[in-house]
Amino acid sequence: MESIFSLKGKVALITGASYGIGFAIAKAFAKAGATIVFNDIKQELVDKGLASYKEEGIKAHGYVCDVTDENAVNALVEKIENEVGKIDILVNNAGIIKRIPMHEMSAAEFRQVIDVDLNAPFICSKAVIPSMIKRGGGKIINICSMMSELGRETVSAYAAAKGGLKMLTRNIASEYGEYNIQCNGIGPGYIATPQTAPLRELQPDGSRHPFDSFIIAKTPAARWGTPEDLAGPAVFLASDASNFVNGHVLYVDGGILAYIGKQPK
Ligand code: NAP
Ligand code: GCO
Repeated sequence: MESIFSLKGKVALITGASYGIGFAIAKAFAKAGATIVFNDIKQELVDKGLASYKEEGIKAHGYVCDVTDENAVNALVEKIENEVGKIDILVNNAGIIKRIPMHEMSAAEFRQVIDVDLNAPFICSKAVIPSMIKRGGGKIINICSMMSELGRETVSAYAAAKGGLKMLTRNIASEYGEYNIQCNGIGPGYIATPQTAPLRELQPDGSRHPFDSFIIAKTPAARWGTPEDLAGPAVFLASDASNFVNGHVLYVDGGILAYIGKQPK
């Protein structure tokens, strides 16, 4: 049974994985036997990431690449295939959010979020699929969101992108399933990373941020998730254990989507 969860001999590219959710997923993949490749937009972050992986005993391969730049992504994939090996697992993790009321958001700001959170997963998936087809299969995991299902104030671009990412996941699964490529999503709930740090900042009087309290009330687990909570689900979707799972978004949210929320006292 253990072997179906093994990633031994596999090369995994996790985008934007110097820290945060991508880093936690990469650590889990390494523990399952995979060779880790990651990119980030700045050399200093790649270096920081390499040092962090080294601290975990992981000899990762790090590259500078902006995932929104198709030429750069194609060059990255070619470089990885020459220097490390063919990519068996792609995790489209790199992402940004801009929390701005929609009527105050510029079209350029909206497009920037769509570019990173939706166009880039298309670009990266398109770059690895031909080689996966040639080699008889592969795994693509798109990091979706609660906002693939729900809206809220100030995150219109992000929700549009993550909703689109859910459907891109289903379409890649539909178009490439016959080549033994499984494309699935992970929908994290509210996870304690730099991306959500502003939502957890203590108030001047030392009390919890209102949104922090709100999420605790909306989560049956009554806590924020940690990046490590995503490790097992990610290994499952990257391994042979999920070879007949395709086009699925696995929500790792502590039960948020199932729960109306705790009645205020
Ligand atoms: P994070 O802490 O903000 O990390 C995002 C990573 O993506 C950073 O390393 C960032 O690098 C990189 N990145 C951003 N734009 C990039 C680009 N154009 N090219 C290459 N790398 C780029 O975010 P996170 O919380 O770990 O989230 C990771 C993924 O999970 C995102 O897709 C996010 O939408 C999703 N997610 C997060 C949560 C949550 O609660 N945290 C929940 C659901 C889904 P820089 O530092 O250089 O910008
Ligand atoms: C927000 C948060 C969320 C999380 C995540 C939830 O402002 O609502 O950033 O969007 O990042 O996507 O699944």
